Amino acid sequence: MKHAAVKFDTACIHAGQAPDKLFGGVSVPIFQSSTFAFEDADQGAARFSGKDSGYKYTRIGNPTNAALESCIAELEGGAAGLATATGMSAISTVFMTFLGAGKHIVSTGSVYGPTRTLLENELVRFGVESTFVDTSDVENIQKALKSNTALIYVETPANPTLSITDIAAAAKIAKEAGALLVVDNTFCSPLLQKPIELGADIVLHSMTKFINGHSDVVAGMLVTSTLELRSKMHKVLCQMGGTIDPHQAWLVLRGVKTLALRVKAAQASSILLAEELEKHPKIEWVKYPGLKSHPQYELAKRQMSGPGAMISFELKGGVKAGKTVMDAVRISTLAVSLGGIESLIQHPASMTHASMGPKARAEAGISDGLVRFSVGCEDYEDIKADLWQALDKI
Ligand code: LCS
Repeated sequence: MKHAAVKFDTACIHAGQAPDKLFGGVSVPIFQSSTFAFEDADQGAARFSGKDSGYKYTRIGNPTNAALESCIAELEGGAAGLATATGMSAISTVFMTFLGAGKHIVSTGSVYGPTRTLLENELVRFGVESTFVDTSDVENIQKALKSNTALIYVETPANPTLSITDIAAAAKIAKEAGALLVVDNTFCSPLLQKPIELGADIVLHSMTKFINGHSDVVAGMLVTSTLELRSKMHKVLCQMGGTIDPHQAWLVLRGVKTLALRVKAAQASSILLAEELEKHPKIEWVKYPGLKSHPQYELAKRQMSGPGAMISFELKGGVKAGKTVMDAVRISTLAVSLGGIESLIQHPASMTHASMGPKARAEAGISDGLVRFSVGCEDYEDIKADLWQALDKI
């Protein structure tokens, strides 16, 4: 059932899902089966030749996974979805499909650490060239293009600098260069930003974050602007083996039902918290797309329907002060990941972005004192009081 005409909050609950045909179960069944029986040998052959679109083997396709793919594709306004075991599996599938010996990629410098190291340490072994630039100035993308550029890869807002890239401008550059534009939309979720509507070819998510939202699953998703792009990546994903498990897909289907409720609640607290943090005497700076001090504040207002629930800040006293705060919080949890129902605090330079090394971090604007805060859905007063008592310990 298509829900194109309904509002986003409604689509989160219903898109891609209908009562099951056997018993009318309202929740999509978990088809926890690795393989699917054929009625006869001819049907088996027809499924493998593509004449019959029925299911054959879960690495290739599964009804629970398909429901999740339809749901997220609809939320993103894309043609099709492709679910993966993790966000990194979505990213490696894009790279393995569209890059190869002699191909070049231009990427946001401040991307999630392993996205960058996958290119710098692994893809390079297969002859892939990568250039990392500050894509918040799209001129830098234009300047980095080469005749063999196959992909432009943008993470916006970027992890953890929260720098923002103009997706429509990047799409124009990609189109003129004959390259594909890929956008990592993990920090926004489709509630706040729809890159395909702005001209992106592929949108990807670590569904581990806001889409699932409960810190109990790792999962990824690719949404494409055309069926052809999905088909190309599906072939590669099936060969590489990064398919999502149906039980994991079902958990994400459950999580995504409250996506709009969760993100709106966490965002409301984030707006208040970012403003208060900016005034706090122990804070050096705060980076949040909803603050006028954010360098791309106007772009954020244009491109995103809200500033989201991720805040980065630096304390006066740098790393030492940051460690004091991270060790002193009691309601927020000191842990990596983000976008869960619970507030999480972490230190990118020694944790999520440690693999990048100090030089790449400095170039990408990830200072040693930067602390990243993923605002959860606890009561705002509790989140604030907890953080303030931790700041008092400095
Ligand atoms: N893209 C972004 C923007 C991410 O933040 C992450 C994970 C990934 C992709 C990879 O997704 P995964 O394979 O973990 O599902 N970010 C993490 C972070 O900032 N802390 O821990 C994981």
